[in-house]
Amino acid sequence: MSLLRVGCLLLLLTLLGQSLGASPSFSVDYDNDCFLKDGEKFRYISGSIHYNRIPRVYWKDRLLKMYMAGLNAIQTYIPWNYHEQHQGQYNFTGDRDVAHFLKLAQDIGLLVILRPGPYICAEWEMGGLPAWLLNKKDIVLRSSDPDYIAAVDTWMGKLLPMIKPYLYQNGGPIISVQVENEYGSYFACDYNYLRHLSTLFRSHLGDEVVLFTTDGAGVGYLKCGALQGLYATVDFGPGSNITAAFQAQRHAEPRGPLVNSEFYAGWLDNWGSGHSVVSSSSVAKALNGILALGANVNIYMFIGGTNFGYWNGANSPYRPQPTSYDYDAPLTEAGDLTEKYFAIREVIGMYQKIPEGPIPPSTPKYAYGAVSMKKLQTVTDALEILSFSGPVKSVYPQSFNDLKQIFGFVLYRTTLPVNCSKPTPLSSPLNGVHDRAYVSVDGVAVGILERFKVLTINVTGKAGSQVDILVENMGRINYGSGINDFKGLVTNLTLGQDPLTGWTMYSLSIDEVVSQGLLPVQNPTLTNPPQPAALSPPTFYGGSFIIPDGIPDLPQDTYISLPKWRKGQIWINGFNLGRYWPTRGPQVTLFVPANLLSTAAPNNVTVLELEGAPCSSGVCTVEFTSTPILNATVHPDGNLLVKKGCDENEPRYCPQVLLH
Ligand code: 6GJ
Repeated sequence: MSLLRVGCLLLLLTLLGQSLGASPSFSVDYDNDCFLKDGEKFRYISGSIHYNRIPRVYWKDRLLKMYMAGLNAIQTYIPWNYHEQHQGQYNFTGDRDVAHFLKLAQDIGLLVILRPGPYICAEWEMGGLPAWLLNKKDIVLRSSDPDYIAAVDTWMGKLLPMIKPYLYQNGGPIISVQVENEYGSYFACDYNYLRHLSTLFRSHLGDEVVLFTTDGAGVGYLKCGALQGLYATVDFGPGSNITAAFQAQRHAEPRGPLVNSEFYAGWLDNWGSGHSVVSSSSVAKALNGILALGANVNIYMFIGGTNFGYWNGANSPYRPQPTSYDYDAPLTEAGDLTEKYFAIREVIGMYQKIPEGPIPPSTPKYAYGAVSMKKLQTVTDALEILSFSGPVKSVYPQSFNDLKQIFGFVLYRTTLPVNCSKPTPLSSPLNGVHDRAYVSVDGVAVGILERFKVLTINVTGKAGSQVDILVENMGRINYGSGINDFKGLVTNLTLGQDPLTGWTMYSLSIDEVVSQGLLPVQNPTLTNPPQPAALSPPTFYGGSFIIPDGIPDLPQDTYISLPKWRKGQIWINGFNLGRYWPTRGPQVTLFVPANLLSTAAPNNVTVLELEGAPCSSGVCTVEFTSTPILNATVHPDGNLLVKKGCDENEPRYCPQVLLH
C-alpha cells in the first residue's frame, strides 16, 4: 500500500476515532510547537491558586472568578507537609480535600496543571517538605539521600495513585504534572534524584501524562533543572525580556510549546519589607506580549490567599513571610475583584472568548467593631496545662525536632549560675536562636533575641534566678540551601563568656489547649511582678463577641486589627488564624473568613501577645474592621506609618527595610 494511502487511512481512523469519542488525550506536538488536546492544537492560559491557602467553602467562588476571567486552566501545588504533618499520618479531608478541589475545577470547566513537588517553594513552610525529615540531622534534602528518597517514595506512593484517576486521559482535569520545582536553582544539582522522580512519577501515573519541569528563565538554571523526558518550561515576570526568556527555554526545548509556568502578576512580602506591588499596566503589557507569541502561560498568583496558622515560609538569610499571601494578585487575599483582574481579563479577551454571564462579586466585609479582651494567663503560669508531655532536661538546649515539636513555641528554662548585679550579656554567639526568643528573669520580661537581628541582650539577677526563654518558630526557610531549617535554641546561649547549661525544656501544645478552651482566666492568687513599660512576658488574652442572627447574610468576612498590640498569634473560635506583627509590618490586619464565625454562639478570640499588650495602661481591645491594611506598620503609640509599595518593576518604590 502506498505511503499516501497509509497516511489517508491513518487520518481517516483518527478522525473516526475522535468522532466516536476516542479517549481524551493531551500531549506535546513537537512538529507544530504546541500542546494537543484531543488531537487539536491547544494553548492554556492558567492561574495559580493554592487550595491550602483558601478555606474549602470559598474554593468554588475563587475558581469561578478565575474561569470568568477567561482562564481555561488553573495551577496548584500539593504541599506534602499539609497532608502528612506527622510521618505516616495522612489527612486529605476538609480544607485538605484535594480530590474535591480537582472535581470543582473540572465541574467549572477548568483544566488543572498539578505541581505535587515533593518540594514546592511557594513561601510555604519548608517549601512544602515535612519538618520530620530533619529528624535525620544530616539529611540532604532534594537529593538522592537514601532517607530522603525513601520518604519521598512512600509519600508519592500514597499521593500519586490518588491523583491518577484525575488525569485528563482518565477523564479528569489534570493535563500536566510538574516534577520537583525550579531544581536548577538548588545547589545539589543531583541528576540521579531528578531521574528517580521522573521514573517514580511515570510508574504511578503512566506514560501518557505530560511531565514537565519549571526553572528560572536562564540557561544556568536549566542546566540542573531540566531532564530528558520532562518537558522544560521557564518562569519570569513582567520586568523580563520575553524573547530572551523564551530563548532560554528553547535552549532546553528547541521544539514544542513555549511555556511560562510562573508569570509573576505580583510578588511576595516579608515581615519588615514594604508591601510588594506590581502595576496592572506592566502585567497587562507583558501578558499581551506572551500571548501574542502563542505561548502558554500561568499567572502566579491569580489569588494568593492566606498563610493560616504557622504555615508561612521564609527567605534567607532569615526573612519570614507574613500571614497574608495577598501577593498583590488579581484576586485579593479575600477573593475580591481588582483593577488588575479586569486588566488581565481584557487582555485574555483579545485572544480567546471570555465566558458570558455575571462574575461572582467581591464578598461584603462586616465591621463587627471592638471586642474587649482580658488577661488569661502568662505562658509560664499556664505551663502545666500547655506542656502535655512535661519537661525534658538536658545539659545543653535541644531543638524543636529533638523535642518532637514541629510548629509554634517551646519554653526553655534554666537559672543564672552567678550573681549578675551588673548588666551581663546573654548572647547567641552562633546566631542559634531560631527564630525569636522572649526572655524573662524571675517572671520579669528583660528582652528579645532575634535570629540575625539581635544576638545579645543584657540581664541582671541573682545566682539561681529563674530564666524563662520562650522560643518562637517563625516559619522554616522555603527557598535555597537553608531549607534544612532547624528550630529552637539550635546552638548554646552564653552568659558573659560561659555557655548556659542545665536546661529544662517544655514543648507547648498551645493549639490543642486553645481549641479545647482550656486556658483559664488569670488565677487571682497569681500575681505577676511589675513589668518594664515596653515589655511583658508572653501572655494569653481572651474575649468574645456575639454576631446577632436574623441579620441577612451574617456572618460575613471581616478583618481583625490589633491597634497598639505588638506581636503574637491569634485564634478565632479555636482556629489558628495566623501571626500578627503590626509594629514590624507591612501587614497590619488579618483576613477572617466568614466560615470561622458563628451567629449561633459567642465567637471566642484568643490572643498570645509575645511582647506587650495595651491592656495594662490603655484600651484592651481588638477590632474587627471591613478594610485590609497590608502596607503599613503601627508605631507602638498606635500611629500608622504607610510604607510605599515595592514594585519590582520600579525599584525606586522599594523602600529600605524599616525595622523596629
Ligand atoms: C518561584 O521561584 C517558586 O517556584 N518563586 C519565587 N522565587 C524567588 C525566590 C525568592 C528569592 S518568589 C515566588 C515564587 C514561588 O516561591 C514559587 O513557588
